[in-house]
Amino acid sequence: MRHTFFCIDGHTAGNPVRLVAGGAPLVRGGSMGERRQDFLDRFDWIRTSLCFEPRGHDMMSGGFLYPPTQPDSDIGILFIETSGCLPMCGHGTIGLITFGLENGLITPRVPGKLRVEVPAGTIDIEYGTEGDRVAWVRIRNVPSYLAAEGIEIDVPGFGRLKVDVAYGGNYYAIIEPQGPYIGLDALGASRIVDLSRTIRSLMQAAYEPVHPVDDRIRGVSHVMWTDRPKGEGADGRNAVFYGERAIDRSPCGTGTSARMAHLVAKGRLQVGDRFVHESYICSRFIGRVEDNAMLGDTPGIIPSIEGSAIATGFNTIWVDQADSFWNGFSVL
Ligand code: PYC
Repeated sequence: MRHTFFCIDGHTAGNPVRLVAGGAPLVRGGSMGERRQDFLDRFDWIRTSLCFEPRGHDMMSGGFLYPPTQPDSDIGILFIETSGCLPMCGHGTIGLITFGLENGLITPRVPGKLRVEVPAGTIDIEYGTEGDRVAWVRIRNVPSYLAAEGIEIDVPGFGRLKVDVAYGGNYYAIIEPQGPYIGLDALGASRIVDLSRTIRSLMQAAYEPVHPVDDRIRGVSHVMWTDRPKGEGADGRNAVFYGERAIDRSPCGTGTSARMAHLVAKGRLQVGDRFVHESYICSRFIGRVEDNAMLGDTPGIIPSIEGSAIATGFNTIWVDQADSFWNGFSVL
C-alpha cells in the first residue's frame, strides 16, 4: 500500500524542519501529551519513514499541526525527529509555525500572536511578518530548570567530566569547558558525535531526571557542549547532540532554554537578561530570561527564544510498503 505525505521542507537556523501538511494520522487524546503517546503506539512508522534514510537523514525533524484540544489555543503541534517524538522542540516550532502561517495552514485569532499546545505544555508565540514572509518567531517556552549539578563521569579515551543537567522542554546533559574539553573547535564535529553517545549512556546510567509535574517526561536525551561565542554580540556557543549521530545546526531552542535556566541557577544570568546563543555553525537565536517560575516545588525560569526559518520547497513523499526500506533505516 502506498501512503502519500505532502510536506513543506525547510530549515530553522540551518537545522531541518519538515512540516507534514497532508497525511497526518487521526490521533486520539485529550492533550498533545496523550496524542503523542497514541502516535508512538500506533503510528511511529510515519516518523521513522519520514525522518530516517532514504527519505530523511540523521538530523531530520519536523512535525504535524493538529486542531487544539483547548478552546483558547490556536493550534497543536506533534514533533517528529530521528530520536522520537520530543515533548518540545524550539527550532521545530519556529519552522512549523513559519511554514504553517506562510502557507495558510494556521489562522491566528489575534494577528502576530498564537497560543500553541505541545506535548510539554502550552506555549505563547509572537511573530512578525515582512510581506508574505514570517520574518521572526519568538516562543515563550515551557518552565525550565536546573535538575542536577556536578555529576561525575569517566569517559573512556577522554577523561573525567563534571556534568550538569537542565530542562528546557527536554533534558540536557550540559558540559562546560573543563579538563579534557577545551572548546568546540578543538573537539570537532565527528568527535563530538562519538563522545556524546557515550556520555549520554553514562549519564543515563548515573541519573534519571523526572519532570516535577509531568512524570511522562524523564531522562537525559540530549548532550550540550558549551563554549565562548565566536561572533560579535553573542553570549555563548553550543553544540547539541541528539538522536544517534546528529549535531543541531541551530542553536537549539530547548537547549538554549535549558542553558539559560542553568546560568540563572548558577547566578550568571538573571530575569530580564538577553542571551544570544550561537550554534556549531554560528547561526543564532536570541534568548531572554522572561520571568521566574515554579515547577511544583522546584524553582526555574520562563525563557523565550527567537529565531527565523526558511522554507526550501514542497516535497511529496511516498511510503510504499513494496519498498524494502519503507519504514526507514539508519547506518551507525
Ligand atoms: O531546537 O529544541 C530544539 C531542538 C531539539 C532537538 C533539536 N533541536
